[in-house]
Parts: sequence; C-alpha cells; structure tokens
Amino acid sequence: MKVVHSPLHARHDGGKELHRGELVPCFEMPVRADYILKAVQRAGFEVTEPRPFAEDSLLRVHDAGFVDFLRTAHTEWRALGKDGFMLPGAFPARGMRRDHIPAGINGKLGYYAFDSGTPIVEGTWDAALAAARCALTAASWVAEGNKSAYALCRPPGHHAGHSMYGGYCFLNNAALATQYLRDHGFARVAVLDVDYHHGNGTQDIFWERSDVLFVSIHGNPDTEYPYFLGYADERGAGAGEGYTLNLPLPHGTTWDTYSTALDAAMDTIGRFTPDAFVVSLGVDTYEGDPISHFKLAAGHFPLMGRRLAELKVPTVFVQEGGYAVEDIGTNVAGVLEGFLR
Ligand code: SP5
Ligand code: ZN
Repeated sequence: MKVVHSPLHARHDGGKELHRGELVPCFEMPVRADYILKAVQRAGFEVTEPRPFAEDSLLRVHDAGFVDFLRTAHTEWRALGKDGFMLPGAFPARGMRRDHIPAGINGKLGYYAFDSGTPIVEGTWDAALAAARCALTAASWVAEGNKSAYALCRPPGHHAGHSMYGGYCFLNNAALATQYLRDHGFARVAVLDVDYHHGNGTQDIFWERSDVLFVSIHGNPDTEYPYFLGYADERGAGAGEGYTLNLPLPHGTTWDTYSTALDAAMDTIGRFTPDAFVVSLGVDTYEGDPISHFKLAAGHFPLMGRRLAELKVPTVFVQEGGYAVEDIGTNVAGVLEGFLR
C-alpha cells in the first residue's frame, strides 16, 4: 500500500491543552507520526511526499473565511506582540450572537473553535495544510486506479467541520479525500470513522448529502468527547436523511461488542453500494490509550483491517487519533496489513 506523509507535520508542536483544569502538553504530539512512519516502513510500504494541491481545493469542504482565519491567526497574534500558542477562552453559546465574527483575534478564536484543547502555534497552518495535501494525494492515487492508499496525516482532521475546528483538528483531511473522490468519478462514497471519538466535523460537512454515507463507531458522547454530537438518533437531514449512522458504545467496550458494531456498520455501508471508501483511522480504541475507554488489543487491529477489506471497494485510509504513542505504529500498521491480507 502506498503511504503519503509530510515532515511538515512537526511544525505543529509546542501547544498545550486544557486538561482537568490544567494546561498540559497536548496528547496529540509529533512523535505519534514518527512511530507510525517507522511502523509502515518496517511493513515495507513505500512512503511519498504529498502533491502540491492549491489552497482552493480546501474550499470544496471548508468555508473561505474559516480557511483565511486558520492561515493568518498566528501572524495576527504575533502582530499584537504576543507569541506562543493560542487557545480560545470564550465561546458563543445559547443566548449570544453566533452570526457575528468578532474583529479581534480572541473573539475570532472563540468563534471558530469549539474547545480549549486545540492550540494554534506558529507552524500549525503549514502542518495542517500538509496533512490536507496528504489526504488529497492518497485520494488522487486511488482515483488513478490504486486499490488502496494511506494518508499519514498529522494533525488529524475528523473533528474539523465546514467552519470550525477542535479536537486537535484544523482541516478535515478525510472529508477532503472524500470530496476529491466525488469530484473525480466516484458517484457514491462511504466514510467509516473508527476513531474512539465521534467524527463530528465529517458528519457536519456531509449532513445533508445523500452521495456520501457517514458511519461512525465511537465512545458514547454522553460521557465522551466531543459530547455535543454523535448520538444514535442523528441520521442526517434533507436529502441526507438516512445517510448518517452513529453507533455509540459504552466504556470498556471489547472486541466482542466492537466487532458486532463493525459488522453492522459494514452491512449498512455495503447496502449503500459505494464506489469508494474512506476510513477515518483513529487507533485510540486501543486498551492502552491514555484518554479513551475501549479495550481493543493490538491483535484486534488486523481483524478490523480484514473486515474493512471485505467491502472490496477502492479505499483511502486517513490517520486520525491514537495517543498510546509507543504502540500507535503497530496498531496502524496492523489495520493496514490486515486489510491487505
Ligand atoms: C482526533 C482525536 O482523537 N481527537 C480527540 C480530542 C480529544 N480532546 C479532549 C480529550 C478530553 C480527554 N479527557 C480525558 C480524561 C482522561 N482520563
Ligand atoms: Zn480520537
């Protein structure tokens, strides 16, 4: 399987997140990508740098003002004499203006962000754009006839919506890959999100679409991040009604329960008869993950990969979460190798 990866990911580093009332270094750290890279190289996969897609390709999925904000936020911050990482401190909640974009940088941060766990540093834009290009490159390889490809994206993307960011995500890499496939001859694309956290950004982007099926298996948002989306009764709207499927699972979920949900997800995806398949591949379902509560063992990831391959449709894998850094490479390579078996 061809792998696309950019060393520019390392530019997104040095930020902190609000965790249990304290600012701590982000669980989403550069070494994650280093471990994955080593593991896919060990597995014998060829690794290439992304193609240089124009920034315009982002607008197929994201709002132009939002993209401008991400591109310029840290420059604007530095122009005010500040430095270091940027986090929002106030958000537009019920009873406040949600249609007005404040002129100042702190207001803009709260307008576009939805959490206090996703710092913007000087290199964030370079890294996020490189990750988006990785996803687009993997999609282009599949559009050109490859049966599968893996985008080793960092930062991840599935929490980023049409015009908002959070959950360590800025640009929605999986949504960009999906839309690229739609624009290059694949009439129906299914997205399966297996990250521990609900893919709220991807769901947001395709909510009213019947050409993209979005299915997500994740920790129950009643107790798990991102809390405000990902419930089983969310099924899409308008033309997209019935084209979103959420399968929330409880704390302590083991492979037994997980694989039953995966079978249900794959049955729904099979009935959709997609022309292409995008997998948002988070491995934070692993029992050793420091911020998650499922109990998949390393040996279950190849089984997951094998189950995904049964669809027999051109497939783009896009890296999402996974924070047990020393095991993340093994678990990702496990899925990819299981898929190829
Ligand atoms: C891409 C992805 O996996 N994003 C996840 C973002 C989660 N951010 C907030 C996590 C809050 C975790 N609280 C942890 C309690 C740990 N015992
Ligand atoms: Zn996650």
